Amino acid sequence: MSLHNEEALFLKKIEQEIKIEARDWMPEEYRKTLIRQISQHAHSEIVGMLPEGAWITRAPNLRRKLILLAKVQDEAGHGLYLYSSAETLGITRDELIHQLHTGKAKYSSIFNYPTLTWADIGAIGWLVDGAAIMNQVMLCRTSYGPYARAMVKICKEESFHQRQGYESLLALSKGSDQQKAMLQDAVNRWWWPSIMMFGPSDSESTNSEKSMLWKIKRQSNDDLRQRFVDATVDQANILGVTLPDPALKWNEARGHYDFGEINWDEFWNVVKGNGPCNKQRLAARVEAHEKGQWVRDAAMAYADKKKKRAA
Ligand code: FAQ
Repeated sequence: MSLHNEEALFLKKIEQEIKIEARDWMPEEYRKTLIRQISQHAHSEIVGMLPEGAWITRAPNLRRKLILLAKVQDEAGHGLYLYSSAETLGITRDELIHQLHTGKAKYSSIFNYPTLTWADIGAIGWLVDGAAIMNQVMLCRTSYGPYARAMVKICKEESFHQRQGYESLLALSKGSDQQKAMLQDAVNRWWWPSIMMFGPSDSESTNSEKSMLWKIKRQSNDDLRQRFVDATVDQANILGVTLPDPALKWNEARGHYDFGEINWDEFWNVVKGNGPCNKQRLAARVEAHEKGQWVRDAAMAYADKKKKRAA
């Protein structure tokens, strides 16, 4: 088939909602965009284990510890499905990890903030997983088959994560004055970074046009952010917390909440590597990778031995 026909067939599949599969012809830019987005997503899941992992030994009781352990393990699983999905596009896991460790690949800005108190763990579940689901449900319908299928399982687990976070905050909201203050403080610190997670506003989103055309992304950054704000206000009221935005107000004409201006300088500063924990997060990943070298060596040696024996 000529290149022209290949491209026409690809676009027809996209139009008809037929998934693109690993062996199908695809434009080079589509492949690159997917590798970029899926690997950044995978890195986010893996780096995202760090702020929560810091509280496993300090969870207030056995039940909370078990839940948190399970959640952090889920994030590792998500990272692994996503790395596997990126690998179907012709890049190796080693290259992907190298890109993360050398700062070439991004991961979500949100994981560069510290988890200072136990309430932060609940706030991550409620707000960060809540924002993640809002963004990721559309990815179950993304045009690339291996990514879409990975996202179905991930979204089911993220939905459990969001609920466990909310339930844990609900317990704090019914607790002592000190617990209520801890809850409010966590919400004050996580609210703005959570709404930044959706990425730059549509007018600044360099990848959106192509990604929407190819149905990699199905909804825009700003639309998803608005949906998240709209969904979260009632939940905040039930918790009895104030969202730290004086401009947050229901707009009858728009049928949405208005909200204040995002501090984009802060967002880009964090994305560029200068957030409160960027250096610490990357250093932790690099160290874990180096310390795991013997496991990879042992697995390779075993595979080698097995191959020789079979021969
Ligand atoms: N942080 O043109 P756009 C989770 C970059 S997983 C850092 O709009 P795009 C689970 C963007 O890469 C959270 N960088 O980009 C969990 C681009 O730079 P590039 C992660 C950001 O790709 C919970 C530039 O800005 N979720 O939370 C961010 O079309 C709890 C221009 O932006 C996903 O990755 C940001 N927040 O849209 C785990 C979902 N936003 O690459 C543990 C999949 C933008 O050209 C605990 N990804 N940038 O150099 C997506 O849906 C998209 O990639 C967006 C960005 C929406 C994130």
